Amino acid sequence: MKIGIKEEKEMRMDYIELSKEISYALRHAPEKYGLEMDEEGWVNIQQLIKALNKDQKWKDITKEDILLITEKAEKKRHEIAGDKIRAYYGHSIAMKIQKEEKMPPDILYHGTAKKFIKSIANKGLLPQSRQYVHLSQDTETAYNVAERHKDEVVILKIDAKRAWNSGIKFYYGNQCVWLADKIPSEYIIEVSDN
Ligand code: HQG
Repeated sequence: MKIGIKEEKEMRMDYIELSKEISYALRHAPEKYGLEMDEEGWVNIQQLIKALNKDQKWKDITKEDILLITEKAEKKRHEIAGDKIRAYYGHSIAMKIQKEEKMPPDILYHGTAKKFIKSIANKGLLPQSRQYVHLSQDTETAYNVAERHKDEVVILKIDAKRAWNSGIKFYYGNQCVWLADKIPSEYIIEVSDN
């Protein structure tokens, strides 16, 4: 079957929407979807599919669609292992997701909005509505994260090595994303406006 540009685009758009809904379910609302989640954030993929299939929009979604989304995604948001799926990061649910504690790279970045800078300088980086502070290994990811806040972009450079050596805990998210409980402002070594 030949697929036209429009259909192809629509398909892609659907997948973006589906990916967002999966993120929503796994990060923020597992109970709304009737998902049983373990303390590392894993849920049974069939349980997730069954819940999604109840929605007319996703009634034909299969495991293959979800595999395709995770495989093709530029930004890796979901991890699949056998019959389990979890979000790599971003959680806001009451149960604290246990992450693997790991020594971070020497330098990490955090992209934020100018409107938050004063408060960050006073209180340090805090998880706000999520469970962890999100950091990235590269400035490009930090920039993309910051842009979402619809304000002037500010990139913070974090002395992760010194923070780690001083006992600040870091956790592995995925290849690009690192997590921390908090980053006191003394470890923010550079602030650059773009
Ligand atoms: C800021 C998305 C005032 C912080 C993204 C950030 C990322 C403070 C905002 C991931 C503060 C929270 C996470 C303080 C921190 N005072 N503001 N003391 N400490 N903030 O969305 O890091 O695309 O919860 O700078 O791309 O922006 O959905 O966190 O601006 O990877 O996969 O409070 O979520 O991933 O905003 O984004 P968020 P984030 P997806």
